[in-house]
This record gives sequence, structure tokens and C-alpha cells, in this order.
Amino acid sequence: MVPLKRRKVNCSVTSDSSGDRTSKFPGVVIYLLERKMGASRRAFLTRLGRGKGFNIEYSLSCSITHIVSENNSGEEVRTWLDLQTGGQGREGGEGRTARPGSVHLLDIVWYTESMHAGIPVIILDRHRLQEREKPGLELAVVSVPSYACQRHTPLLHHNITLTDALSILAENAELGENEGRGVAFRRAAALLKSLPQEVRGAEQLRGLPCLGEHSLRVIKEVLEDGVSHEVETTTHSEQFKAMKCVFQALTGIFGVGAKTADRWFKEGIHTPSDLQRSGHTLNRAQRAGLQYYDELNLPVTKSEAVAIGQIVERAVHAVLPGAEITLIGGFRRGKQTGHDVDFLITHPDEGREEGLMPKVVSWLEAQGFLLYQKTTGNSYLESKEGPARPASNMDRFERCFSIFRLSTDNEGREIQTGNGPQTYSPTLTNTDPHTHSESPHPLPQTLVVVGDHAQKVSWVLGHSQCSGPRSWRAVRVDLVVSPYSQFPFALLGWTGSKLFERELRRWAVHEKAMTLSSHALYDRKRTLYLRASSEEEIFAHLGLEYIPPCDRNA
Ligand code: 8GT
Ligand code: MN
Repeated sequence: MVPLKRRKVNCSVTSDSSGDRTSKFPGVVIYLLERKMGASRRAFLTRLGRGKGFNIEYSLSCSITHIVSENNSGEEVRTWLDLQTGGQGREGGEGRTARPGSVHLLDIVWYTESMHAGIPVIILDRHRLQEREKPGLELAVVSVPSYACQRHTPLLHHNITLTDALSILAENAELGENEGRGVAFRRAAALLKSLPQEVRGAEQLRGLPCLGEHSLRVIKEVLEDGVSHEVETTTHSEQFKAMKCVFQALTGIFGVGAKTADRWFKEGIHTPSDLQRSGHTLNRAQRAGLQYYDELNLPVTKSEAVAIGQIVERAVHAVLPGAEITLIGGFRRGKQTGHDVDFLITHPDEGREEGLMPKVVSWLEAQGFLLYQKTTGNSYLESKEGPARPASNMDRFERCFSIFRLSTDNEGREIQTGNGPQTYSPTLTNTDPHTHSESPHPLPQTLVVVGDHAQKVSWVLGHSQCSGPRSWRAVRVDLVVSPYSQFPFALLGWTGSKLFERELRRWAVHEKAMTLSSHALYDRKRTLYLRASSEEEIFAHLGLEYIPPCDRNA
């Protein structure tokens, strides 16, 4: 017997077309679906219809115009029909298969009303089997690659509810110092971000990679109940709320990483003002972080990033004409806001970029653009034997971590003049958002409406409102200088997202026996460095399809 899937519908008139002879309604050829109806009821209804002059066929053929079923959903009938036709002719195609796209899929109600009326009644919406727009079954068979760097992941995607749930669990795992678990949830979320459509049912997840048992359980719960019990419990748990609040407050201080935050937390330091009171000796970065705490925790907008880009360009061109400046990080991926602004600087004549950063910094300082800066020199040396194993994630470019003083005019437009030489003053001030009204914020100028941030700034720095208009804000800026030959690697490494980068390196090691860094790509089998003059070439060396920056938002 031919398996059902393969059996194609015969278009010739079948031996069972007896209804033809008595048909009073030649344009209507009915097929009663036996599924769930049962053979005897079907036979009874067939006799009844034929007795009233209807053409009712027993075999599926391309002459069928109406398929009538009882107790079946639209999806069920559609799936059944696809099986009969081998999935062909979905769009009502011609020729050898039935015309499932153009055939009416009807509920038994239409049939009984027609029997009662003695004629085929006009088809109303309530007669039709409702088919939800549910392309999911196809999704399950679409093959989705398992590394995020093999997929296109746009900024806006279709599965926000699910990814939000997984992100909370990832965050919880990270706060609990379970990085492996955090990465597993982040990988699952990244997969959902790359899907071309919304997941509406668990059956759509079949065969998809990156979904561990735990993530699948959470996703299924959200799909079925709208929420996940575990996510709800986590978000409402006092421990999670406290940890999140504390860690965000402490790691929100520029110069404070997760390890330091954890140490301070264990000492009972929970807020920036606890820290201030603690008498801890802070390094220069941390002191600046405290001083500009509020503003550095406001998002930086794209237009602010562009304005800073123009300043950086002026500075770089003043000291090295012909140098090239590229906006990297999240803004290059199309994000409209960021926590900082990242720039990559290079020069086509390799070697000209050496020692560039101190000169750029001097220029910026002289113009009054810098509130804080720390420059580190280039310490990269290409080893003939290839990179160390395991390869370091740290890169060794000449680099400047800084806090810019971005001027704005009264309409909130960013303007590009500094305010005369002005250096960072390490005075400690009250920066706790909860107690900020107690002491004056030591900002050298006063607050004004600052574009998109007007409300937020005046809320956070409420105490500043009475001190009159201020025409600038503090913004974190990272400057990186790369030799021209390493530029594509630096560009790729600094565009992110962090997960995308992690996946690229994992792909390189596990699938290609290569080591990728922001400086180079090394082929361990052939024991040689693979050069590239563009990001596209790096993807090609790695045997990957090129993914543009806007699709690296894993
Ligand atoms: P944002 O919008 O919050 O600023 O997000 P982002 O721009 O995506 O993140 P980021 O923290 O500013 O980092 C930008 C990219 O640079 C990320 O992909 C990150 O992995 C990468 N990156 C660092 N530090 C370093 C580093 O020391 N070396 C290299 N190669 N990449 C780094 O953040
Ligand atoms: Mn960034």
C-alpha cells in the first residue's frame, strides 16, 4: 500500500462518481470527511445528500469543491489534506492534485442547513472552519543553525515575551554566580530572537537547537499559561530583588566590576552612598564613577553618540590627518541608545597610528572635553607560534576609557564646543539617588533641559534644578586604536553583541580549530595567521555566511 503521505490525489473521475448522474448543483462537489465522523454516519449523510440531488463523492479528487467535516478544527483538516496531497497545491495549484487552497473547508453545519434548505446555502463565516494564522508547523522543519554567529538576529524580533522570561532567569543565574547556567538561558533567548516568526505553540520548537530542558520547560509554560511560575517566583523573590538592586547600584559605578561589587556587598555596602561613607580608598575611575553616577546611568542616545563622534573626529584629525574613525559597539548594530559610546580609530599607513592616543587625549583635554580619562598603551605582540592557549579574551590595543563632557544648547541639541580646560576633580560627593537632596551635587555648571534626557536628568539630579541651567552632560566613551592590518578583526570584535562574539570564538575553536581575537585569526591546523582586509573575509575564513552588524544582536 502506498503510504498516505505519498499517495497523490487522483484527478480522474473515480468509479465513485455516482452522484454526478443525479446532481442538481453541478458547481458543488462535496466530500464528507470520515475522520471523527465515522463511516456509518458518513454513509448516512451521503445517502441523504444524494437523495436531495447533491453531488457527493467518496474519493478525494480535483473536482471536489467543498470538504465538510464534523468536530475537526481548521488546522486538523488542513493537515489531513496536506497529507493526502503530499503537501502540494497548497496555494490552489492546478493539475494533478486536489485544489486544497481553493476548496471550501466547511463545518457540518453548512451541510445540515443545506439539506434542510434543499439547496447549497450561501457560505457564511460561521460555516467555515477557522484556521488560525499558524505557520508554526513549517517553523519546526526549518533548520536553524546552532551557533548564534550562523544566524541573523535583528534588534527587533518576534518573541519578546519568551526572551524576557529567559533573560530574568539568566540574570538570576549570573547574580548567583552560575555563569554556565546564565549562558545557557542567554543562548536559548538568542535562538528565539533569530526566529522569523512568533512561536505560538510548543510543537513549533521541535528540532530547534540551543533549547535545553530547563529553557524548554519555561518556554512551554509561558506559551500555555502566559507566565512561567519560576520566572514569577524569581522576580518576586526578595533575594533576587535585593541582589539585582545592589548589583546594579554598585556595578553602575564606573570602575566597579562584578567582583568588587560582590566583595563590597558582602561587607554590607549596598548603595553608592554606603560606599562613600565606608571610607574605602577608591581608585581614580571609581571616584569619577561616583561623581558622575547619575548621568552615567542614563542611556546615551544615538544623536549624542553622533555628536561625540564629531568631536572625536576633530581631535583625531587635528593630530593625525587621514586617520579613520568608526562608531562601534551597540550603535553600529543599530541600537538607538547605549550605556557608552565606542570608537575604533586607525590609519591606512600602518605605523602612523602608533602613539596616537596620548596626542588625541591632550587635544581633547585642552578643549575641555574630558572629565576623566585613562589611557593604556598597545601591548599586542604577534607570536609566531600562534596565540596562547587558552586565548586571552582581553585585547591589547592602545585604548582610552573616558568620561566626556558633552555640551548641549538650550534646545537640547548637542553642540561641539568644550568649555575651556577643566580637569577632573576627585572630590567625593553624595551620589545616592535616594538621598541626593541632602547635599549639593558638585557639577560645575547647572542643569538645563538636555534633549531626550531632560526629565530623567532633572529627576535623578532633582537637587540641581534650583541651581539654574546646565549646558552639558557626562558620557562614557571608549576609544580604541588599531593598526590597519588588524582593523577588520578589531571592528568585528568590538561590534558585539557580547554573545555574538562569544559564539564566533566558540565556532572558531570547535568547528574550525582556529583562534579568533580582536587582533587576529590563527589557523591551528595549518599553523598560520589568516589575514583579512574586511569583516566579510573573516567570516569567509571561518566558513560562515557574512552576518551584517544589524543582525548581530544575539
Ligand atoms: P551598550 O549599548 O550597552 O554600550 O552595548 P554594547 O556597545 O554592545 O556593549 P559594550 O559593553 O559597549 O561593548 C561593545 C563590544 O565591545 C562588545 O561586543 C564587547 O564584547 C566588546 N568589548 C568590550 N571590552 C572589550 C575588550 O576589552 N576587548 C574586545 N575585543 N572587545 C571588548 O566591551
Ligand atoms: Mn557600547
